[in-house]
Amino acid sequence: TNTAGTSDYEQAIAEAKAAIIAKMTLSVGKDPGYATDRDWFVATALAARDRVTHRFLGGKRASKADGKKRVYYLSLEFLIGRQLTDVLYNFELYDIFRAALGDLGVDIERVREAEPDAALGNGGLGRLAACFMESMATLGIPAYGYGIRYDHGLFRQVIKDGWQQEFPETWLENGTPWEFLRSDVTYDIRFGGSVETKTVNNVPRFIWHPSEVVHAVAYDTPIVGWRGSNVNPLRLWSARAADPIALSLFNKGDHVGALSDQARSAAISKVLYPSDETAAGQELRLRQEYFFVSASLQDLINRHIRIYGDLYSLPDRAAIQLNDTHPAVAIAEMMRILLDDHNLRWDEAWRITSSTFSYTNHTLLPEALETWPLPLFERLLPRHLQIIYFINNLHLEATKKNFPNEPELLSSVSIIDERDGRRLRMGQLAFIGSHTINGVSALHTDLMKETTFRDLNRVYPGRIQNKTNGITFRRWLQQSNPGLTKLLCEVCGEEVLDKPELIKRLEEHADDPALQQRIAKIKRANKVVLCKIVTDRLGFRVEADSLFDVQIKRQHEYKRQLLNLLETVALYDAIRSNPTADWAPRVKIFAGKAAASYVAAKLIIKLANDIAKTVNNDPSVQGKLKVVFLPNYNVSLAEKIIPAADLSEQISTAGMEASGTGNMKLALNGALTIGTLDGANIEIKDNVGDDNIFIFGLTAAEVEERKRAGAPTATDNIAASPMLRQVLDAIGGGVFSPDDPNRFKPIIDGLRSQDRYMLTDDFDSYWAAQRRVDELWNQPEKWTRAAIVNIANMAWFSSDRTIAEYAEQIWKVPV
Ligand code: 26V
Repeated sequence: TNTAGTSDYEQAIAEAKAAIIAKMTLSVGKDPGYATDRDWFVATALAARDRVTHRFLGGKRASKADGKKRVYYLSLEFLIGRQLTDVLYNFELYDIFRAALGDLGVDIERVREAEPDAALGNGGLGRLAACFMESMATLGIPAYGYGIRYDHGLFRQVIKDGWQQEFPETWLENGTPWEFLRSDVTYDIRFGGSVETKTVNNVPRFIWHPSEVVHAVAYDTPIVGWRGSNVNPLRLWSARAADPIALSLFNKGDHVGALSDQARSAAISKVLYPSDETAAGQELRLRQEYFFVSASLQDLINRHIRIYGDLYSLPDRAAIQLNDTHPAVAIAEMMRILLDDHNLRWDEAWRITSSTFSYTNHTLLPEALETWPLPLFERLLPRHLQIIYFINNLHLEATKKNFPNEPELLSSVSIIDERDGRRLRMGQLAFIGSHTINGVSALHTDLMKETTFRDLNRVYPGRIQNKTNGITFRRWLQQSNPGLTKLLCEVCGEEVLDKPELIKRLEEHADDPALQQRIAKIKRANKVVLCKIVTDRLGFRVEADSLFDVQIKRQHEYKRQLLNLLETVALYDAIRSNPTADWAPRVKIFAGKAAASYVAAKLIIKLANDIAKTVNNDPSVQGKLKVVFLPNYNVSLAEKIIPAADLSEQISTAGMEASGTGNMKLALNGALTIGTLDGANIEIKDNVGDDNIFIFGLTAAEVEERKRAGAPTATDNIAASPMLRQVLDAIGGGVFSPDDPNRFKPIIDGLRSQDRYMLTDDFDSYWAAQRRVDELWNQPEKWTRAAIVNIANMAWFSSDRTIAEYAEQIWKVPV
């Protein structure tokens, strides 16, 4: 209680109320009596942002720490989602603001929902970048995220008659309260033109005469660490024309023509490329990559020179992490700046560059490895191509010297792929120009060394490290599952919020019926929330007592949503032929977007929806099986589905999923995993124990072996499995598509002939694992016990742990 006779808590609520009302009146410009939910969101966000800003500019800002080494995280994607709860929660203001809004007659839940997701990413790679930003702020690492401020994030998915349709996403339509425009932080980004060679005092000099200039303008969004400990900037670049209106044309009366330069320039930051795991290979994509790389390097070099005077000390004061190869042109840009703008010698420039950069690989799928046709690259970045040739020559010369008897090594480690049309391989460039390269799970890192980067790993041994991915527990446990968080605080102590390893204490109570009941009750309450979402969005009911079996991730053939659908059909058949048996009632929940041009993935979405329609309307299975496809999967929907999941489907063909991070979020929230030995599933199994996870299918080594041997074939597999045969016949014969019986023939023909993702190899084993799931589900105490053991053993998957490893072993910054 203070001098005014009110408690500090009441005082804080009164202050928050006054701040929100002031923002509503003076910034939104509305009388609170007329405010919409969106207005309340803006006013609340602005009030919250004031607190952040003080911290951002004040003494506690980690990045203020001059003299400390800074981390620069370069990523074309930051999949942040909503920020209001994150900011309030991390500042420990959530309850105060909820009460303040409540006093004003406003439900904070509705205010939350009024915020559009910042969907500036496709999936795992982009969400990982967002988790890492939060963990870097939490650990007090002075870090800057650099990326693009896309006007339009990932498209909005609508399901119409079972088919995916794409609509533009418009998160910036009404602006965003979180960002600060920094008009004074603007850089020239140059493209095209030619390179002039001059000799000055017998030294060759290269002068780039670009044909086009675009401006990059900075927008900063503060990223708040846990308990407001630190705030770091996420700096996103927006493209503007250098000359917004061509005056000469305008004055001649060509008002539209005068704006065409503006349109061409602004196109660079218009839209996020929506393909996941397929290289786009288009000019605009390369323009995006160079645009944000050049702006970011100019910015960080300016900062370094301002503080330290010259660039020789850069590697001691800056660590630049490349999030996949998308920013790999930074290696060439850094060399260009050091050589051409700062007149450094090649060796000196190369030392600085290669000891500053490190690179994370996120996929080994051949179609996702970025390559650029030489003519395109040369037209856009002629000077950079020269530099890359030079890097490559030195690298090949050294390789020749060290491996004189292996000339065939050269073609595999070269940056230039000479096979079909000459192309630049960005993975090779990123590897050669980095001091450390990392994979994102133990298996993935091993496979990097054995496959794609095998030869480079011989030429530069010791550069590859593993950094298994992680997730931020603030968003994926504390904010999205407050019920479970409250229980963890009670059972493990409040310190669990700061020390996730204390969650382990839960395991001591795994056999306690009282704890089991509380856990089951929390899960059920979360499921009831999801049931309402299903009813609101799809118009039918699902029962909260059923097993919620979820597969939520991008739609991709290697992730094998189709395998799940085949099992769904087999189960449907089995229930119909034996309706009185003791089936564990299930709801199969799917959600995920397919790249707009990915025909096969979109047909699988249609199949899921057609199966749903048939199964959900069949009275003979009522109550035992339901199929749900929730449209427009995004971070906000994930925050609702994950706390409500009982079973987590992680069923990729072994060797293909680099890590997965949804697998971690689901297990942390008490879902049991059914999965292959792929990506981080292996580490999850190691942590939770073999008895608390359902593993099935071929291992990565067995997949390789079968591919090499060419046997058994899909035909053999199908012949050996009557159940699989029946399922394929039903789908292929039009049971789920009576309006177009041949609709799914391409899918079934694909399985019968190539079966590239080996569904027919794993089907029987998957079916058997699902029946083990049923068996455990029918023993609720045992199921809940296993869920508790999962939760208790997930601490290692905190992205704080991952970031601490990057900091110590790659960036060499103190934590
Ligand atoms: C490639 C391209 C090509 C050009 C067009 C846009 C675009 C966007 C993304 C990609 C590659 C995406 C790779 C990726 O997301 N990998 C995922 O990374 C996660 C975080 O490490 C990991 O958990 C997933 O297993 C992995 O699939």
